Amino acid sequence: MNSILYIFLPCKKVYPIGVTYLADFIHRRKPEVRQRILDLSLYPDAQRSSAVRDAAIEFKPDLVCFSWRDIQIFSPHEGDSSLEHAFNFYFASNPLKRIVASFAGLQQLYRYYSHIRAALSYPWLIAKEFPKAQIMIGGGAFTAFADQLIQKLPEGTIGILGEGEDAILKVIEGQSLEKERYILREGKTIRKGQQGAPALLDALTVDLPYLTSIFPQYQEYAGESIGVQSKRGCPYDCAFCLYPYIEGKRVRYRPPSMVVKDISQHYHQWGARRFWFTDAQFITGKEAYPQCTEILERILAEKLEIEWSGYIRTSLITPEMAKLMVRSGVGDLEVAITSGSQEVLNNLHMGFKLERLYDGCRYLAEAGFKGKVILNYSLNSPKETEESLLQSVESYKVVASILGEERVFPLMFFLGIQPNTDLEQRLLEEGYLSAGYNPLMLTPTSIRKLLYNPAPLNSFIAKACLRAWERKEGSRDPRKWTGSLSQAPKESGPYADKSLIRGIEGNSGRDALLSLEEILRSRQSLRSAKDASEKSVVTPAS
Ligand code: B12
Ligand code: SF4
Repeated sequence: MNSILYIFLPCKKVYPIGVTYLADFIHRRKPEVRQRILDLSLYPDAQRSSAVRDAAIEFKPDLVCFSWRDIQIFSPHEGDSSLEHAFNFYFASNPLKRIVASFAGLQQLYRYYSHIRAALSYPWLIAKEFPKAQIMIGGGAFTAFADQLIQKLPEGTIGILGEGEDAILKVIEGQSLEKERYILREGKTIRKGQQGAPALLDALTVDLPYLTSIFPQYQEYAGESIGVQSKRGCPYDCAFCLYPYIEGKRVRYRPPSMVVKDISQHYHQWGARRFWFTDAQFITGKEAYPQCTEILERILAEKLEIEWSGYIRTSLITPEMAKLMVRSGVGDLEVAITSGSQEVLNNLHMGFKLERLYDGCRYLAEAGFKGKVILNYSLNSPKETEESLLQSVESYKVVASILGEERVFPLMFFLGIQPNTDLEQRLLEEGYLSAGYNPLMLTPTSIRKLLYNPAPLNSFIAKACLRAWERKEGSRDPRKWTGSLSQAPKESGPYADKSLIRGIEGNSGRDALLSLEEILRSRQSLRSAKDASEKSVVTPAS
């Protein structure tokens, strides 16, 4: 095979790092192979099919590699209006609000299914109109829902779970895929392979001039946050998380010099200033300190004036690391505290102590950190009680007292149940989910289950959220104005300013937590008043 067309399936605009790494890897080993990257997110809906057709006619690929990043439209966090509609639909006391929410919910369901249908239509277009081309597919969303999606794709499509470098190379060379995580449908039979040794990342670095030549749309990402991967794999076991399933539990590091070479090339050649370490976890443990330290030191030594972010275990931040982070340009951070109760955290196998998380925040504050921290809370996780909910409210107050209230933005991020996670397994065993359920099939009942917020605590958690959102005229995602995400407003001037002010005013997560505290405290005092009156009835003499 001599030519590969990569097609990044449409999603909210985000730098298509996965396909850039794949194309680069193939180019280093097979420079004679012609390659092209097409990012469908950059086209309006109506033009996407012709963009695929035109690219295939012009480029004549032997292999078409589809990359499917996101499917999740119903996000379990308050930055997405679908959560607000769902809560209004299930819990609002005003019937009018329920009706409005049900219409909005129907619209969102329609969008969700159309998005999946449209994404599937492009491989079908290639299969029908260019039958000689081999089709492969991979990416985060494909990995998450491979069992369901492979049934809907043209027969013969080679699906790859997780990383795809070696698998594509093998297909080009006509080698067997038995040692890769492939999935293939032949009629009604599904065949799967298991990955042998995962690839080492010691030679992975991007040849930017080459990438620029095969990705003509790259200019669309000027000013956006560019993804850089410094390692693969996460050794932790957080019950709800899919990342170890996607990337593996063994951590494989890229040499810091190569990571920073990537950043420096994008900085000098494309003018990029914002970067996101796309690692499942940037600081995977103490063993990662040398690599993380060297990366940040090199950013400083090369005088790269960037703003960077990534998923970081705050509990692993040392005073030295905090200083280096701040000096090398760390931007806003998203911290998954999840709960303020150590017991809830332990039950989810989160593997960190709250005290260490607070220490990490303290070190950041001492180092002069000036960014914002989004504190993600997954209220109503298994083992949650009224007491543990109050501990979550307290934990927010602790972090706010360390970093400053104006810098800390709690975000209600309910547990979303994903296939192939420990949480899904537990809920199947408990009968909360039924065996053979289809995680892509959304109905009012299944949405209620998959946005994990079970009885008996569900109704007043929802009440607190709805009360807060009502006051703030809707839920708000503090990430809209973070410096590191692609959703940053494009224009400067009045529009940007306005959205900034709205974001600050709309700290709806804080309000939701405080409303929850109010509700819980009043329940407690009602209970004690009731107990006291019962006692006085039983022992009138006392
Ligand atoms: C970093 C990250 C983010 C960052 C991205 C920052 C940035 N500027 O790039 C942020 C925080 C912004 C983010 C946001 C979201 N994310 Co995110 N994110 C990730 C994460 C951790 C890594 C993705 C990544 O870039 N990896 C590094 C690159 C090199 O890998 P890659 O792109 O996956 O490509 C490799 C393989 O997938 C494969 N591959 C890819 N394409 C193809 C094609 C073929 C043919 C083959 C063979 C192989 C192949 O090979 C590549 C190289 O090895 C993944 C989880 C994970 N551990 O993978 C989730 C993940 C991709 N995100 C996910 C989601 C849902 C989202 C959101 C939609 C969440 C939300 N509701 O708000 C948003 C919005 C994203 C957007 N479009 O704007 C889901 C997608 C699955 C799903 N349920 O649909 C994932 C898998 C996490 C999860 N829930 O399990 N995300
Ligand atoms: S939540 Fe973070 S630390 Fe936990 S398993 Fe997932 S990636 Fe690793």
